[in-house]
Amino acid sequence: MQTQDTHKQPENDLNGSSVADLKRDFLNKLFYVQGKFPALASLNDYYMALSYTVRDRLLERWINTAAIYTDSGARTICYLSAEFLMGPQLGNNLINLGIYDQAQQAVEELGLDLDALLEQEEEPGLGNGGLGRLAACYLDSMATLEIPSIGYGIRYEFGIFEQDIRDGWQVERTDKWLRFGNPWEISRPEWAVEVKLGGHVDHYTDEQGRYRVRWIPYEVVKGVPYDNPILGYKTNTANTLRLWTAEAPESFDFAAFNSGNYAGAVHKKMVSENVSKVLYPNDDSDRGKRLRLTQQIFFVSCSLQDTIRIMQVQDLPLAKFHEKFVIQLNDTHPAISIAELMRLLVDEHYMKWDQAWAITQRTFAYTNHTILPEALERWPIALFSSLLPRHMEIIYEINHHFIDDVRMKFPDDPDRIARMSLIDESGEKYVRMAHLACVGSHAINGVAALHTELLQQDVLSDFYALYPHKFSNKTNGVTPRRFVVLSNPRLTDLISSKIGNGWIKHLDELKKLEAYVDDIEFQQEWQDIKYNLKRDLANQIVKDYGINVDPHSLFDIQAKRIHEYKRQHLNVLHIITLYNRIKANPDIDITPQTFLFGGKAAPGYFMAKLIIKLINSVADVVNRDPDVRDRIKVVFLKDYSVKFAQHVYPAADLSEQISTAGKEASGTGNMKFAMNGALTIGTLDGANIEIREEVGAENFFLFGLTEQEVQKMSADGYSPIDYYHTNLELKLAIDRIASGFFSHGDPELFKPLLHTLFDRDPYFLFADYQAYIDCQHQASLVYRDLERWTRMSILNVARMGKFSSDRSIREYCEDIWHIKPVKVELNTSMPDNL
Ligand code: CR6
Repeated sequence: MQTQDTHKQPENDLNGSSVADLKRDFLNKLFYVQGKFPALASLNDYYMALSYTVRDRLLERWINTAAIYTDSGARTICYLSAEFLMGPQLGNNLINLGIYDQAQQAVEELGLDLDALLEQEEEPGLGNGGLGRLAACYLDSMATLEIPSIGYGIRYEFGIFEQDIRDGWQVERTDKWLRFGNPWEISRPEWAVEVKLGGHVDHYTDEQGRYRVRWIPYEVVKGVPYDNPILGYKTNTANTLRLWTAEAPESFDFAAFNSGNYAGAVHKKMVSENVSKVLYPNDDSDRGKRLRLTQQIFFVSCSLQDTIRIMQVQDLPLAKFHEKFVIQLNDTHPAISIAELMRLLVDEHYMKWDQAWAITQRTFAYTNHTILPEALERWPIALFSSLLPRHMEIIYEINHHFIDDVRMKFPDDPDRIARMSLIDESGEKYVRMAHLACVGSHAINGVAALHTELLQQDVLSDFYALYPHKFSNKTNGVTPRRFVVLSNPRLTDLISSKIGNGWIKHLDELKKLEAYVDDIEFQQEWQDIKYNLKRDLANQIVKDYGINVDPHSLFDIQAKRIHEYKRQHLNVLHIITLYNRIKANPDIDITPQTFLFGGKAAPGYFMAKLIIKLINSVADVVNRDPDVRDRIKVVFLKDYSVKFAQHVYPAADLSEQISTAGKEASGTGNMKFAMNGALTIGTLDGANIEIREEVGAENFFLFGLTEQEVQKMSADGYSPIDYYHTNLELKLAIDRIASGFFSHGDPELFKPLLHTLFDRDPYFLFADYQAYIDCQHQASLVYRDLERWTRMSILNVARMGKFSSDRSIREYCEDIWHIKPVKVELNTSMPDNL
């Protein structure tokens, strides 16, 4: 139950927010939208009826917001992202509207259970992981801070696949999230636009003797926008997330149809619709895939054409584009927009190149999210120019000017020019998207202090030397509305009962909790809440997997994409080590520990899938072995999603953030766990470093090599096999796997994984093994002193203020976007007539 004072009653609300209002509207929607009477209604009908009831209240704010933005011509941030991992909408909207309690009571009085209705929602999984979820947190914060903003992306018909586990292996199923309809979107076919693809370019002189460019495409795809209202917390601001669906411009190719080729005509329609069909399920880039590049130009071109339409509606000249809009590029997936805006301004609106370029550079800002070399996007020239012949020309032109600039600043340095060029000419030619993004933007940022430092010193060092003023750091953040208030109401109520509820909007106020850290009663309540959350998750686990886990044991959770650099297999080596200790000495005194894993592997990433198989194989053996006597348990939780994550974060004692130093740009799960009172066991990587700085070194379990040590070891020649030969416990753990002990006697199964470790161990598992084991041991000892653990947990939460996405968005607004809040009053009432 949420306390009443956590969520205030909205004022000036046309639709009303009393329990009676909500009940009336709910029944109304059930009848007149779903067309059902109670005896025939399904749980989904009830979910839809409640969602439409809530949506009316969003739309009221949305219309007011749009009216005020239009009247004031407000400067607007466009957040361009190929992914928005929104999570379920109903609960969040109830929280942000401040009517969660009323809605709960209303459905209860109708004999329904709000939790069951919330569970009914299929989440839009339009993202892979951190990057997509970050975009969603930022939308929440922009609306909460009353910042005029539009999110632009793709309405994938199939989002991230659903993960099943069969015989320990990941199996993928398509995600049909739209199957029962989506109550949160409104299509706007009247604002559809067309996007050209392929073909060739004509350069010619028109009748007036003016030089012109004409792109004659091979095909045209239509983009139809679907709008999703994004409401801020306790504000009237409702911004827009506009997602594009691809359609064929005409449902028939009439020429083909008339010539009797009906199937051919329909085929063409299908090809167009393919563009927004499916999300690419990799969290690094999908190099060389034509459809992926098509998706990028598709949503970018739709979005830029849309911004130009908005300029026209508001009667603003295109020369002021950069005053009206700032466009944030969420990684390089939308970086092609730099060339596309140039094309629109120069070719279609006849602006001079230099003016268009000045506008473009002032408009764009670029966020880099990874330094993993395999994830830096580049497109083969042949592919690029066949799909985007005009953009290719524009990029050559940009490159030409750019290289002149480099030459001016660094004369006689051809190596530098080759390194920095937008075109990689070292072998097969490629367009380097990160370089395009750097050249075409006025701001470049990394997502945590260490990450930004590495960008400046390493990956983008040449650009840093040329444009030091463009660089800054913007450490990621997460929204406390979804990840504490909605997902952890019990903790929310306890916190608010002590310090009021101002922290929900001003997360720094959590500091006030420090006053209660020694309060025995408060500690007890804190512990009780954590225990109850763990018990709930334990119940879910028995139900779903038939495995009993003890809520008194230390819940140690690693939930995130499966990737070698994130080192889920290091976690497994620790589990095997504990198991080996028990086997060697069944009466050994160890802290009972439950190891939970969750996360998807990219379907084509063999090693990640093998890691899932390893986790499940070890789980099978450990969970069944009578010698273990239930002291350690291992469960792989399948189909990790935003919805599921909301149940997982609150139940964690220990949060595993164990990536190889230098590899995780930021991480955001680390923040969500800590905000829910988990302690972190982690390396000096990404935002872990800043979390540790904030919560205090004494409240953080640190281990492992630093980034510099990793670099140095690499340079000096790292020999993993030496660790194997000198560390007996490591050897025993590895030998257990190698012997086939976890694979029904098959020594072959995990060979590829072990081979990589022996051969190169690119992520330094062997080098970090002992430090990790020791640190885990330390954590398990501290856990035995529950009072000490609880104090540490309280201090972690109290000091997490920095990691609100509100702080991140404020920094973007001040340093990069130069946008101020616009207040929205609810005063546009329903018109009596037009
Ligand atoms: N995979 C980073 O790896 C970061 C998010 C959001 C990632 C992760 O450390 O927290 O972005 N990078 O900034 C990319 O997606 C390229 C991610 O989610």
